[in-house]
Amino acid sequence: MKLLVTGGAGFIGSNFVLYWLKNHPQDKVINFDKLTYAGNLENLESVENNPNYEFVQGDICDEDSVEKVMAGVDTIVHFAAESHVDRSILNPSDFVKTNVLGTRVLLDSALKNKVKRFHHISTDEVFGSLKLEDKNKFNERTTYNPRSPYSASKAGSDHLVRAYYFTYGLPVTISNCSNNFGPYQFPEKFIPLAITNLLEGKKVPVYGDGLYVRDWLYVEDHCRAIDLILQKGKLGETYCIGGLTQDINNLEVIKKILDNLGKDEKSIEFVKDRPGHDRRYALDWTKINKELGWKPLYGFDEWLKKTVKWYTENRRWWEDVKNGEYKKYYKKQYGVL
Ligand code: NAD
Ligand code: TDX
Repeated sequence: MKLLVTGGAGFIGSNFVLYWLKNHPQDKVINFDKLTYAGNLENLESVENNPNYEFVQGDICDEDSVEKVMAGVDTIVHFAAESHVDRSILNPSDFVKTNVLGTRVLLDSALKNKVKRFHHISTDEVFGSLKLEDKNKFNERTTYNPRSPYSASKAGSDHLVRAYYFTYGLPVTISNCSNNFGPYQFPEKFIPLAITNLLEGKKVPVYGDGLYVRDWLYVEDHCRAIDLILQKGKLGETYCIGGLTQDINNLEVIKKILDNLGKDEKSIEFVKDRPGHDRRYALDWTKINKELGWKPLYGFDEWLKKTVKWYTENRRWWEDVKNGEYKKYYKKQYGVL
């Protein structure tokens, strides 16, 4: 099989490329990535000489380069996106461009080249925000209600993918997953930001009252779920993928990280809240569990411990990242912290 991975130099994409080459060594994997601030080929150093792996630098909005890379492709897994909510608040334009318009370019090229499967990676954020006092969860039938420029642009891309299935018969599947964490995550996101700040002796910025709830999914569990959807998923269907956390809030997550690093709560700094901050996400992943037999391998505490260890042992990786463009962004977002 010839697999095209878009955004394969980003956090989840690079974990997926590594996972795929390890578990499907007979397949050819092409990684098509623009290398924005979030793309990092260092993540893929261990496979760069693998004859079944190829990197092509390009923008999913550019019809010519997409058309070129699509030749002979059987399956696409589409990760490429602008992915950080805070950046979408500072500047929504690239989010609409890449997430909505870029997805349209890929869909048209996939249709023209008779690709056998287009798997689209989406997020639970398209469903909006749940109340803290409720016990309900998002599932595949939840109505879309995105509330940030990021989630609105992801919702737009999901609608387009479904439209290409119904209108043109493009063989698609979609997954909406919760917050991922694990190795190679860009330190603008909460868990790697917290771990690396603490390792540098800095404080962790916690937005608002810190009682916001996320559902946490380890990136390798996510990769296994995508693999199952590609093998056994039904065309036109959507699958929700979540972790084993039960309504854990951001302060509780930080306290676990502090425990792992032997630090105390003096390292927490409450800062200005994110505008339009979604209060709670919780995801019901019964469908993928019942229909495809997927479940996370371990609970949050085990995976978090492994993640803290990875950032502790891979200091050079994140120090390089934090010394680049990130410095300017961090100052704009957090001031002097
Ligand atoms: P990321 O920001 O770490 O990586 C995105 C990658 O896409 C980068 O390598 C970047 O260079 C590339 N890219 C951006 N614009 C591009 C363009 N125009 N053309 C080609 N490549 C481009 O993102 P991530 O956290 O790995 O997320 C991957 C996907 O998963 C995204 O679609 C995101 O919406 C979705 N998702 C992420 C999470 C999460 O917790 N990280 C949760 C749910 C869904
Ligand atoms: O400095 C911070 N302080 C803080 O309190 C940051 C960066 C975040 N937070 C809070 C905001 C959220 O409640 O932590 C929580 C997680 O924040 P992010 O890591 O920015 O993730 P989130 O906004 O929940 O979105 C993520 O999950 C869904 C990914 O970034 C998206 O790509 C994905 O679609």
